[in-house]
Amino acid sequence: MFKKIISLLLCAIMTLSFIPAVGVFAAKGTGVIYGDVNGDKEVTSLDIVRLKRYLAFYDFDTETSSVEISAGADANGDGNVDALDIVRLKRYFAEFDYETGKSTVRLGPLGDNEGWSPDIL
Ligand SMILES: [Ca+2]
Ligand SMILES: [Ca+2]
Repeated sequence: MFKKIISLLLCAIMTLSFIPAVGVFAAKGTGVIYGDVNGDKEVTSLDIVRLKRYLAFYDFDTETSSVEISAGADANGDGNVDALDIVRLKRYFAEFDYETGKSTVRLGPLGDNEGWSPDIL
């Protein structure tokens, strides 16, 4: 258990050190802010940390986690909360342009003309 906690802390520190916190909205008409895992109405690196913790503490027997998340945790909008949402969030921040305040990677479900490819996870 101690190793798991240390591992999670190191993971969180590494994530925070590589991804600066930014306040970016990815709002949709549904009111869900895709990527806002902790429900603070912003998409920041803290949301990646929360999502990782949610999945780390997920109990497959009860299908619950001791870590709370908001509806925005489904960052790719596919109806599931899983590792693919972490991938989408990481790509979102990797492609984030601080001058324009936008990322070339969209959060939420893809439109009809944005077919699936491994590049858009
Ligand atoms: Ca958030
Ligand atoms: Ca998802």
